[in-house]
Amino acid sequence: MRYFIIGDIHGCYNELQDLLAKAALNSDDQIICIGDLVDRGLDSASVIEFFRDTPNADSVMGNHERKHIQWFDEQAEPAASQIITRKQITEDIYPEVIGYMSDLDQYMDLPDAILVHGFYEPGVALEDQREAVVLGLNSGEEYLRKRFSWPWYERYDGDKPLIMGHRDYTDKMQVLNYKDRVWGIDTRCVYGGSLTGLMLPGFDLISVPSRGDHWADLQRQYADVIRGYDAK
Ligand SMILES: [Mn+2]
Repeated sequence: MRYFIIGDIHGCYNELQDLLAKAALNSDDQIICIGDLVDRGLDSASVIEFFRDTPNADSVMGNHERKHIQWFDEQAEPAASQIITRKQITEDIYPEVIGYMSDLDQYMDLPDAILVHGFYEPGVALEDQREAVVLGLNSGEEYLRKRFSWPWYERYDGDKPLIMGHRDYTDKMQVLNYKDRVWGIDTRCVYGGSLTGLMLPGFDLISVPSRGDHWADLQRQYADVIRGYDAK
């Protein structure tokens, strides 16, 4: 079976369609997003709808899904990107989208790779990883920075290659390939970079260019809404 792992989509529905067309998938290929389906992009609602309604598509949970769940549960205040996404999704279906997000796995253990959105603590078994670490929460990053030299992934010791999103470790909107052991596939589509997929089991990269700096455009479009909130 083939698995097509897609980097941080952040509401970039058009580029998602571009990437799927370029990948020319078969009906039995599995499509998995590395997390951060939503926020900062033009059409988070359609991205969620695609992953929710496509039988062979799934996602792990990212820190942005977590932010929505916590806001909905009144455990955290939203940032501007969640406020905009909630308006895009509309109040009618927001609760059901929260339900979908809440059911996402925090990591996946595939035959040929381990998937997490954020980080992985060296020396700790997959099933014992801290939630804040694998989801890429700020608290998880602080925890790792206190214990390990940076970049942490040079110490990665899992038994399969690790695929992650959340950060552009190259600072060039490029894929990170660390010794064929750790793959970082967040190539910053929502900021004008590209959307990247990794086809398993061959670890073949496929990417499409972003159609623009969508977050900059969206912040202008919703300037009245986000006034008074920070722009995270
Ligand atoms: Mn993230």
